[in-house]
Amino acid sequence: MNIEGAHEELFRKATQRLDELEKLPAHNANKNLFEALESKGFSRRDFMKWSGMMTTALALPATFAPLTARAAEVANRLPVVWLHMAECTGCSESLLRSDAPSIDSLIFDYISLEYHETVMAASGWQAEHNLDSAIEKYAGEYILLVEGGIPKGSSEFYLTIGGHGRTGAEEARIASKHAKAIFAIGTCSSFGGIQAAYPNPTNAVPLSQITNRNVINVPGCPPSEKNIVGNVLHFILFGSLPTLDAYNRPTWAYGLRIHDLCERRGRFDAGQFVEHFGDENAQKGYCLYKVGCKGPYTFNNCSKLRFNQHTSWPIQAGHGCIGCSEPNFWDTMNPFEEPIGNKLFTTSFNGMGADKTADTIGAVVLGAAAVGIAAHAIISSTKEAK
Ligand code: FSX
Ligand code: SF4
Ligand code: F3S
Repeated sequence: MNIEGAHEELFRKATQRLDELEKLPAHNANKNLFEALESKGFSRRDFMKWSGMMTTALALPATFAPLTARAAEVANRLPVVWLHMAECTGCSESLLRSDAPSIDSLIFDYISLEYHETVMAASGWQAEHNLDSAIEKYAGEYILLVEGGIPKGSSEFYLTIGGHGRTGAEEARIASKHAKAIFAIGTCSSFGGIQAAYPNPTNAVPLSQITNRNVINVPGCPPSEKNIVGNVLHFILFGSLPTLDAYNRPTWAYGLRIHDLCERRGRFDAGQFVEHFGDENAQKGYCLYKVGCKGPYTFNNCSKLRFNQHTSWPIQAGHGCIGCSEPNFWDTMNPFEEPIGNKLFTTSFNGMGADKTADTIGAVVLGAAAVGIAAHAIISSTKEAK
């Protein structure tokens, strides 16, 4: 089948799936997506623009934009359970953006969120009961999003609330067992994150080490709201797992290196570097490699989608990327304001020498490319959920 034929087939399948989802009862029939958008000053036109942008972000042809819009509209047909483990709640905050809600956060408000410890009103026994009944009532149907690393300690006693409470690990295991699809939201849940950094006192592990189900990793500390909502929309559209890379990250979001799409890339290629924060070269927007940018080793779409309603991202703000969507970045990418090679090649990249290239040669085209590419073999195409 040629690419156009494949797209037509995908379009037909997604339309069929949306038709079926539309027939299901809405879990929060009292909420209307367009009213919620309008009340925050977004017009239908803004929503269609957003759908077009999300469609592009999901690496789908522009003709899929009306389907992406429909997927957002039927998002309240799929129950969602969101668990918190050991973390800072930055992932939730990235999405909720409570100071200035974006269309993504309003969609998140509109989905059928059955359980989310930060935003739900219930507490104590009532909260535990809500979780148990959501898992029971929607077994095999709900989407599970887990934020935070999971401390296993020596006997998994961490994150236990109340004398008879389950441990965090047990909570995650049970919720994973009955979920339709599972997303590890943030680097902590995807790879262990800061709690798993040396010396990892609680023996924190990623969600994928707690369950034997397939886990889609959506790393970033925090991940952008687009990467969180985009994954949910992708699942609504296709009901299957997206194409994943070697670290189970969706390639639509994590398929390219920060360095490949960076607005300062021309400066890197020209050998124009910031030598110290605040110097003349910093003011000129030169490359941040020598002040520690880890963009050459990091896979994410930050430069394309940006944060805070598309206003900025770390490198635009003047600091290098710290590699926050990579496994073990707290250990392997620091010191964050020095090139990685200054660690005498003791990192997981085994000293492939991106900084040497930059320091000694300067104007090179792809000195660093092999490093990232080696770390990023794409291993699978679209998979069905286990
Ligand atoms: Fe981790 Fe998310 Fe970093 Fe924080 O929770 S990915 S510490 S932004 O909030 O899990
Ligand atoms: Fe951009 Fe960092 Fe690459 Fe420089 S090293 S081009 S600042 S990603
Ligand atoms: Fe993280 Fe680097 Fe993006 S630090 S937010 S992956 S620019």
